[in-house]
Amino acid sequence: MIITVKQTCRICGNNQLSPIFDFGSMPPANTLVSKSDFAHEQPFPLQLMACFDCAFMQLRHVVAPDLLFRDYAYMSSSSQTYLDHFSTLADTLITRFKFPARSLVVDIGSNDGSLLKAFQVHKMHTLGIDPARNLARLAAKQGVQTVCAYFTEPTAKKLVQKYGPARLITATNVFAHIDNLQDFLAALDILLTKDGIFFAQFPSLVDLLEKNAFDTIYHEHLSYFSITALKRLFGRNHLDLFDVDYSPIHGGSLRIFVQKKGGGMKKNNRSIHSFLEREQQFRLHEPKPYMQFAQNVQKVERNLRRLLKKLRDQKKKIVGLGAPAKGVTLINILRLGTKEIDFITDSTPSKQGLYTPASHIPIFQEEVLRKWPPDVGIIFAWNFADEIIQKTQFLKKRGFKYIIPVPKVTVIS
Ligand code: JHZ
Repeated sequence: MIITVKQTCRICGNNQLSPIFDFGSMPPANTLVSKSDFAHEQPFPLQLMACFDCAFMQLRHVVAPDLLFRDYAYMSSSSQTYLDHFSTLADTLITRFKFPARSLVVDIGSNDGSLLKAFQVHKMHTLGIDPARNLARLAAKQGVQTVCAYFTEPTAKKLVQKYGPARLITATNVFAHIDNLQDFLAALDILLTKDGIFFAQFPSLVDLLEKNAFDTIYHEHLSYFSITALKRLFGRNHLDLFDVDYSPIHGGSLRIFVQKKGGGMKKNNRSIHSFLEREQQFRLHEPKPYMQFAQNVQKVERNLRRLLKKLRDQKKKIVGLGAPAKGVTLINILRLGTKEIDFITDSTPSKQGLYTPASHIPIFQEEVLRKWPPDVGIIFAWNFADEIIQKTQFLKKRGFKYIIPVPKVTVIS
C-alpha cells in the first residue's frame, strides 16, 4: 500500500481528531527529480489533524516509508551550523553522562554519519542505522559503520545480538518520521542497556505554531510533538522521560532524555514542568492556537505571492537560496514555478542538477550566484539564514534583497 489513512491519534488512540489545515496534494518534499522523472511524479494528500486531548498534531495520510526514505536527498553535513551543532551535542552528552570510552552509541536515522563522527572524536564505538541506501553507503565509506534498515523490534533484536546493547541511542529529526511509535519504543527497550539513555531532538509543536513554520509540514513529518503528548506516550511504554531541554536549531527543537523505568537518572521535574506549563499557557489543548496558525499560513501565502508578483512585474531576477524539504513544501503550497523563481542554489552536491518536484525549478551549485547574480533571494533554508547571508555578502553590493518567508514575509536589504 503506497498510502494509508491514520484515523486515530498516534499517542492515545482518540478517533475524534480535528482537521486543522488541508494543504492539498503535494509531492514528497525530499524527492527531487530529473527531467526523465517529470512524467511519473506522484502527489499525495497533505492534511493536518490535531488531538486536543494529547496536545498533538499528526498527518492524516501515511506515505509508504520506502517511497520517502530509501533514496534520501537531505544530508546533515550540508550546513556548517549543523555540523557545529552536532559537535556541541556530542560534547554535551558525553560530559553529562560520562560514558566510558568505547561505549556503544547508536544513532537512528544516522544520515551521512555526521553526528556519529562527533562521537568518534570522544572514542566511542558508533553504529548508524538508516534506511537510505545512498546514505548508508556514503557513511560507511567515511568510516561510520551503518546498518541500512528501519529501526523496528526485529532490527533491534538482530543488532543487540551482533553488537551488544547500547549505552546511548540518539535520534535527531527522526522521531516525527515514525508511524508505529509503540514498535519503535519496544525496539529501544531491546537495544538500550539497563542504565542506557535515549536522546531525541525534533521540532517543537509550540514553536511550529508560534513561528508559523508551516513549511516544515510535509509527508515525512507524521507527528508534531508536545511534551504533554510525549509524557503520556513514554508513561504507557515503561520508559521514563527524565529531562527536557530546548535548542533553537531548525526553528526551535525539543530535546528529550529518556531512560528505562527504574533507571538511575534523577528526574528534572523543574524543567519538565516548565515545558508543560508553557504548553498549557499556549492552550495546546484547545482549538484556538491551531486556528490562529491556519490564518497565519494563509496570510504568508497571500503576502508572498503578492510580493513575488510585484518583483516580477519590476523584472527582478528572483532565486531560491537553499533547496531544503521545507522550501520544496513552500513552493508547492504556493504553486510557484519558474515563472516566479529562476533557479535555486544548494550546497548539497546530490541535489545539484535536479529539479524541485511538481514545480520543476532547477537546482544549481551556489557558485552560479557569482555568474548569474540575482536581484532577490528567498531564503528557503531560513533556519540557516545567518550562514547563508554571511556566505552571499558579495551579492549585497548590487542592492540585492533577501526574503525570509516565515513567520511572516520579511525583506532584508
Ligand atoms: P535543512 C531536514 O529538513 C530533513 P530540511 C528532515 N526531514 C528533517 O526532519 C528536518 O531537516 C528537520 C542547504 N544550504 O537542514 C542545504 C545551502 O544551500 O534546513 C540543505 O539542502 N547553503 C530530516 O531539508 C538546506 O539548505 C547553505 O549555506 O528542511 C538546509 O536544509 C546552508 C547553510 C544550507 O533541512
